[in-house]
Amino acid sequence: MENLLEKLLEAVELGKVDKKSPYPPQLKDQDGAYELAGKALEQGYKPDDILEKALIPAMANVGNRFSRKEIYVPQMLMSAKAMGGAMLHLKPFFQSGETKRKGTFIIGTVTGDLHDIGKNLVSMMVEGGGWEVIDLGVDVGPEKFIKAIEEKPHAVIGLSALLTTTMENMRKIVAEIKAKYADAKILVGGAPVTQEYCNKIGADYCNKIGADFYSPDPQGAVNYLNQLTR
Ligand code: B1M
Repeated sequence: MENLLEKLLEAVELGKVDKKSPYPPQLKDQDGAYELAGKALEQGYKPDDILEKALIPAMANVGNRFSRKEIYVPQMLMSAKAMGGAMLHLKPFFQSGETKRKGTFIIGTVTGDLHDIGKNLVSMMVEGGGWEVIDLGVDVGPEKFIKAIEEKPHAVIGLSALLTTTMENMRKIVAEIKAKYADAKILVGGAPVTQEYCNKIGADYCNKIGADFYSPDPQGAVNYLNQLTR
């Protein structure tokens, strides 16, 4: 692969945001994702190629390493920040419709729950996976999800919950969404949520609360979304 895209991939994977960023120490004073993405565009690389050959594989590596517990939340946040730096150059192309996204993902933390760190990580990794993300924020009830789906009818929905009390609100939200949009795909996650909580006994899909999929981590969410597009 071209050298510049390889460097960009490495910058995102290691969390080097821009030239002045001191992290990681081994890349001190070197170009970061922001400069490298700008240079790639100047040299005529297409935004799609920059995304698909550098940014998406970098974030996939990060997600897989996080799932294997080889890196932790701070490193993943730095990579997401570096990805954000590169995206500053690419966003205008996406917004103009010149480049395609894989689909739309609507995510929110459920009613009564204000925890957003995990939800934000999922958002960033999914965006890094080539999806448009609509982040509804925290304390999101069924009405707000349904309004967002009305505007993006083919979107996949993500619910996050961090409290055993608010986890139960997932069931209500899933039921209300499915009552209106029976075909909507709903993915759930968050620390107290388990496969067992999702599953009907003996089934390998999430239908105890009527959702379609459970992922314990952001990369699992990205993998699930990607297999829906195949
Ligand atoms: Co709260 N809190 N908190 N808290 N808090 C916990 C969750 C708790 C476990 C702490 C404890 O008691 N040990 C406990 C919950 C107990 C329970 O229900 N089992 C708790 C409590 C009780 C509370 C309050 C009720 C405290 C109080 O006021 N008495 C209160 C509730 C407020 C509310 O929401 N209504 C409260 C408040 C807060 C703060 C505001 C202070 C702050 C939140 C700040 C913020 O989010 N902006 C906070 C924090 C920071 C925590 C802890 C310390 C850390 C949570 C976190 O961000 N983890 C937490 C204790 C802990 O976990 N050690 C705790 C890091 C994050 C990356 O992980 O969110 O699990 P996580 O996300 C993971 C996965 O779960 C997954 O991907 C992420 C990366 O792997 N994932 C998904 C998440 N969402 C996903 C969605 C997906 C797929 C995967 O698909 C859609």
